[in-house]
This record gives sequence, structure tokens and C-alpha cells, in this order.
Amino acid sequence: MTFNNYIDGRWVPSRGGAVFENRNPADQTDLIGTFQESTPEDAADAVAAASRAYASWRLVPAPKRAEILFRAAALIAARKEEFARDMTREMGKVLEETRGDVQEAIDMTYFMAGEGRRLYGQTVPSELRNKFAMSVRQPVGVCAVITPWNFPMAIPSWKIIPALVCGNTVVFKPATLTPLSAVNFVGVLEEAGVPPGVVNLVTGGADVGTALTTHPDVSVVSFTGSTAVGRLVNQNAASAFKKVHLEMGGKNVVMIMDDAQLELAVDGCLWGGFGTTGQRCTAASRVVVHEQVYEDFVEAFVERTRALRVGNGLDPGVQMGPSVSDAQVATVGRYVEIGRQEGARLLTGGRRLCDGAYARGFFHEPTIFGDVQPAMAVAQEEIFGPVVSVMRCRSLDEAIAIGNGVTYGLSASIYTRDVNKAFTAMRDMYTGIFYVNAPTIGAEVHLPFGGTKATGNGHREAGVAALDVFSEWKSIYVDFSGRLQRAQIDTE
Ligand code: UN1
Repeated sequence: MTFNNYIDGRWVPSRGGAVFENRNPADQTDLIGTFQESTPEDAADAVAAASRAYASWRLVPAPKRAEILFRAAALIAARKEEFARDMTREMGKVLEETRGDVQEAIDMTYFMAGEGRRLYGQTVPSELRNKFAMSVRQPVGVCAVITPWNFPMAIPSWKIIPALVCGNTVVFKPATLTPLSAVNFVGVLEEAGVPPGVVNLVTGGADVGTALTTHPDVSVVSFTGSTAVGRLVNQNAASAFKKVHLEMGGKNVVMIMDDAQLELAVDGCLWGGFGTTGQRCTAASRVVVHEQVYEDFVEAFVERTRALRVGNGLDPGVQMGPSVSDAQVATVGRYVEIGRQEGARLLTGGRRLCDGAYARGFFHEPTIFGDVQPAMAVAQEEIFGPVVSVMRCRSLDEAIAIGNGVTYGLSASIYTRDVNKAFTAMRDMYTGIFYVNAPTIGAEVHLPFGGTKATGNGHREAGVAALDVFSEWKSIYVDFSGRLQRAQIDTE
């Protein structure tokens, strides 16, 4: 089956006529469909449609825009199972997790639709008589939304839904590995009654992204992906002063203190490190353990990791699916080799799985390195695969120093029963997200999501904070005195 772009309310093929295949990463013989390999001209068509639609969409009252979004949320909920199955088939994570991904899109859509009756600004007293002062959020224009493959419906919803509720229009370019979830999501928006041109979908590769990030009629770019690509997006958008929101890499740490509940910490590290096959920007790819409990923790963590069932995410009982692509599983293999050469101790895993049905997909054993030094590449660089690096520490201070000692700053966590330690870490970890007695993954939609340093560029998505990306403040003064009043000059 061939899937089209969605431009100006119509499902249309690319002008260039080229398509690409989407195959199941658990089974490369399973062809999901072909999708449009779009050109910069298709991107320009979509921007033109979005620009035209903006003229009317921005004037639709926000509660009315929200009514459409509430309908969309209900439609996604009704199709949750179908969308989750499509998602597991196209990107591999287990069904329980793809259900969670769709649920996150439902949650975000309901949450942001609720903003249609809020979008709060401020009213403040004026310093002058008979004068009224307030601030309102205004939409910005056409938003380019460029999303990754690891959360194929959740992350698009984090961007598209707040953009829409604020009164913007959207051109959406999903990752080439997960176009079906994008088609499913946009299809629901169409069915819910989003008018033609308000949301446009253009599938394809980097040249579509470049066309969008450099297009003069695009006002906002919201991107989630690698730090390397995020840098390019930022550079492309800089000269025209577009608003740019970037959500990039992570090298998140779990810190386990000597008073931690070890079984709980092991549960957390398994879920945080190997959930989504380690392919979350929030993945717990580093674990720093107090030397007093290091051996006990490692023993239990390795044992539980060895017992993880790896396979096709659609099969019941499977706990970890494949890596998303050949390139991704090759990266995992490369880092395993680097870790070995650096002198990290391979405690379990370390091999690509190739026997039997595994040969048809991109499977890798869940892998743990022990005795890792903080400066090693496996402790510094984002691998985006099922590889966890375990380090020792002697104190909370040392754990925090190791934790902060990477270029990224997305998420961190501590396992401890000592409230003083928990609050100290909460204050001193320079990340955008922090957990106590829970792993580094599992952010909820109604709080800000994002990170410091090379993870982001100061913006946040999700929560009310997302509105700051997709709207601009306008301060309004209404003088009803009937005379000229001069601020800072007239005192009476
Ligand atoms: C991501 O890894 O890109 O907090 C997003 C979490 C999820 C979202 C992750 N709710 O792990």
C-alpha cells in the first residue's frame, strides 16, 4: 500500500514521484508500506497551504479550536490498539510501550485542548489613571514540526497540538522510519475537523527538513532528534530569527546511594536502561552506584538483565524489541567495541542476535558494562541502544559530579531513603527533569519536558511551558482617560 502526503486538506503524492519503503525492524520481510520521498517543492507547497490557512485559523476562537482537538483525542483513544500495533510494527518497541506512546498522545491532546479555555495572560494595574494593562498570547504563524522515530505519536502530539491550540498552522515532517504513525495521527486530525491547510504532512528525508527550516514563511521550528542535526536546524533557522525549539540528546544518570532499596533500584535500571531498547532520549544509560552496594547491585542487575526476553514486540511475553534500524544496531555494536577497548568490563550481553528469527531483524542483547570510568566514551556519548554503563562512587558529592559531568542535561534520578540526600541531588543536578526513587524515564505530559546544556536551547515542551514555544506575548495598554498620559513622566 502506498501512503501520500497531506497538503491543503488532500492526500497527494510527491511532485517528484519517488517513494520509500517502510519495513518492520523485527522482520525485514514485513513491508509495511511505501511512503512519499518528498522534495523541497512538496515542502514549499505545504508551507504555502499552511500560510493561507493561518489567515483564518488564527481567528477561530481558541475554545472552538479546542473542540476539534477534544474530538481528535477521543478518536485516538478509540483507535489506541490499532495505532499501537502499527507503531510496534514500524519501529519495534513492545506493544505495551506503543500503547503507552499512543496514550501519551491522547493525554497531551486532552491537556492542550483544555488550554483552549485558558491560554492565560496577565492583567496588571497600570501606573496611570484610567488605563488598563494586560498581556495576551498571540500565535506566531507556520510551525515546522520535525520529529524522531522513538516516540512516533507522542512527540508529534507534544508539538502539533499546542501549536494548533495557540492558533498556528503546521507542516509536519516525521522521521522516515515511522511515517505510518504520522499518517495515523494526521488522519485523526483531519477526521476531527481540522480545516484544510491547518495541518500538513510531508514525509521524506533531510532535504525536506532543510527546505522547512530555511523557508522564509516558516516562523517556528520545533525539532526533536540528535544534537548534531539540532545544531544544523538551529543554524538554518538563525539568519531569519525563527523561533527554534530543540530537544536533543541525553546521557541520563541513575544514582544509587548506600541506603537505597536495591530491588527497587534494579527494577528502575532495567526499565530505564532497556525500555524502548534504550532508544529514549531519557534512557538511563548511566548508573552510578555507591561502593558499599556496588557488588550487590551489579549482581542483581546482571541477573535480571540476562532474563529479559528479546524479540518481536508484537509477541506476548517479549520485554525488549529490536533496534530501529540496521544503522542503529551497528552503532550499538560499535560502542560495545569502543567500551571493550577503553577497558570497561562487559558484564552481560555485547552481541548482536542473529540466530533463527532474529536474523530477520535488528536485535542486540541487552548489555551492561561495569567498572566504567566517567571519562570513557561509553559514559559520555549517547548510544541510543540497550547498553548501560555502571560506575562506582564513594559519596553523594561524587555521584553528583559524575552525573553532571557530561555535555547533556536531560534527566537524572536518585535512589535513596535519606530525604537530605534526595533534596541535595534535586537541587544540584543540572538537568531539566529529576526523579527520586524512580528511573530517568516516565515524564508526564502536564509538566515541562526538556533539558539543559547540549540537550536543548532553553525551551521546554509539554506542560504550559510548551505554549511559550508556540505563542508570543503581546502586552496591551488601553488608555481610557481621554488625554495624553506619559508613562514614567506623568506622576498624577
Ligand atoms: C524521548 O525519549 O524522546 O519521559 C521522550 C519519557 C517519555 C518521553 C520520552 N514520556 O521517557
